[in-house]
Amino acid sequence: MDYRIKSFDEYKDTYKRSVDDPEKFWAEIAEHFTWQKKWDKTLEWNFDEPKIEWFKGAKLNITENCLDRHLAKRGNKLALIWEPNDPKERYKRFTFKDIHERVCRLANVLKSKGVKKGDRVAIYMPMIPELMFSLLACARIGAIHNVVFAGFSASALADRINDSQCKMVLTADGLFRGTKEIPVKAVVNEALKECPSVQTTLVAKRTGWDVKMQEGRDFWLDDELEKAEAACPAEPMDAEDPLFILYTSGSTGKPKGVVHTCGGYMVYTAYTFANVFQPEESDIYWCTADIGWVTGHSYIVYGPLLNGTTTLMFEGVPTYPGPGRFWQICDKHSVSQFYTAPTAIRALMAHGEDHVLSYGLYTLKVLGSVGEPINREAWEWYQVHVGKGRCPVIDTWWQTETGGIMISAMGDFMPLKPTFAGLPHPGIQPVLLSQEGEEITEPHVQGYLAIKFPWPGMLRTTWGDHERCKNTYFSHYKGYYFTGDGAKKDEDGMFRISGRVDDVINVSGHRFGTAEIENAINSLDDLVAESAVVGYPHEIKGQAIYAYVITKQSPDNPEKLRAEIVEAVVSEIGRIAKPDKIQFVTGLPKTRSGKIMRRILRKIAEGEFDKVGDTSTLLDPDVVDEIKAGAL
Ligand code: 6R9
Repeated sequence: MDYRIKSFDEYKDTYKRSVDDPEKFWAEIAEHFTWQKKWDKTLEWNFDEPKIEWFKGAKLNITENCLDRHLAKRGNKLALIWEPNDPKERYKRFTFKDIHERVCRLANVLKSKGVKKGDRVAIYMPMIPELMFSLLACARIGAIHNVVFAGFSASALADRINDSQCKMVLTADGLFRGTKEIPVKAVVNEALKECPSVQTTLVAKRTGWDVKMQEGRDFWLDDELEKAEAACPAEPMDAEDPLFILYTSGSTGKPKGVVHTCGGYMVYTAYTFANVFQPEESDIYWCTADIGWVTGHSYIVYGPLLNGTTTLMFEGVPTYPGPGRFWQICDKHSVSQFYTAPTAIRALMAHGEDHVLSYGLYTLKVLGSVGEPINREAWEWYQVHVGKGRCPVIDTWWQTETGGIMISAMGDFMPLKPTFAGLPHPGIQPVLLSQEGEEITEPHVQGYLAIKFPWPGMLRTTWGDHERCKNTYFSHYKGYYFTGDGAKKDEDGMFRISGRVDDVINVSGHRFGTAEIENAINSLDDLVAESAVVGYPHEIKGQAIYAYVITKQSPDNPEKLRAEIVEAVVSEIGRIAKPDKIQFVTGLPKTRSGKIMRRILRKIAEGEFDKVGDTSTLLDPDVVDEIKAGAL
């Protein structure tokens, strides 16, 4: 099944064809998959409702494409290599046949506990093989998986379970991440106090800790697997049936459940994976993301397995037990394609190149980057020290909502330019819009990045609230999908993504809405009157979180209060959303209509006091001087 593009000329031809006749193009790509029934119509769409249907009328099961169809030729090929947190512990390997059997068994366990097609199942697990099997087992029987990153707090987990009314939670006793040990099951127990829809939990053993199990609700996964049958037919799914929900932050309110569907997501993740990483049959591919994020869904689990590629999954962190761990793993498992985030590169850079120079890294062919813009220094360090000047560094721009990579180079034959993600993938029609919604055609002009034609991997709705999907993505500019990112193009049409233009902060590649963090801070309603959160540049994390807080009374112990605020955010969202700086203020810069001017707060957080701009429209311009004087 070779649908890979092999040269820059072929890319240009393919791109042109894909835009001239998108339906014909995607129908040809879709022919490379196993369908239980072919589609009646390739595409039906409008961006007003919005309504997007790809491969309408088709029946398929994505797990047949990930597993069953490889069994004849690749049954004994490695599908998964699992590398544990502690390098002294033995790694694990699974063939396609192994995974097929484990997924079928687990699927039977889900069924035996009453999970049916269309039911939602939450997955809150460490990066252990069972996590991958859990996604696939849900897909096998048509249950909709809702993976929640195991670093989120009990309260964030409960919100995500309740919003989609999950019937079951798949989890583990605990987790190891670097030097940290986290009592995962205890977090689930806490969350489930508020989650009446959950009837069952299945608990994988990772740490062997003694955990509290609730009689009749909680079951050890291993015990259940032993009782289950090894064969499970793949549920026939409509191409447009939901495959999964993944919650992501936007500029307003609570995180929303982005919904992806079976057919389009399959075609899109498989095709983009093959083109970007150009896997050969014997290659070992490694993406360092967590499956709790979309990158892990599309490019640890689905993309590689759909292409029959061996995928490596790592439980730990880049700096444990030392800052050479990534490179040690690359050499140990002969990794060919390596996909990571700029924040990890920058963190390792800070430890010096000695840690990477001691590894040969001879097997590496392609290096990928994802999650945030990659700055020139990090790009060059990655290219020189990791790729040893031999490997292309591919900056991939995409989002939870896009399902797969949208703008990036492919393999080793595309033009590369540091800080530029590059050219759009076949079938992707990005445009830059002015504030007024005019398409910008001349190069080097900053605009709002939007997409003007559907692609198979795009979100279909936000769970339980289609209106929200419409308002967030399809209302800013009529007739376009709006990304929330700003960008510009050079004279060759290569895109340079500058980052979010809305109130979303990207910390180490993780998205948080400012409102979400403010709500967490404001939950201390005895102490806090109001707060405003902005992002500011951070050398390693890309952006860090700066909170301006108005307290109800002048704090006599500011450090204690800061600790309480941090604790509130950790408990509402999770450790990953911890504010880096908290400044106590007596007022916020507001317009006469009461809107906080975050632009001013951002400039102060960046230390650019002389660039706060015009403050004359503020209700109380003096507050700006006060905030500047107290800036951290
Ligand atoms: C895949 C993923 C999406 C947001 C996106 C943008 C930023 C991701 C980027 C990038 C510049 C890149 N982003 N990749 N910005 N260059 N290569 O990260 O999804 O977690 O939904 O984040 O991340 O701002 O809008 P998600």
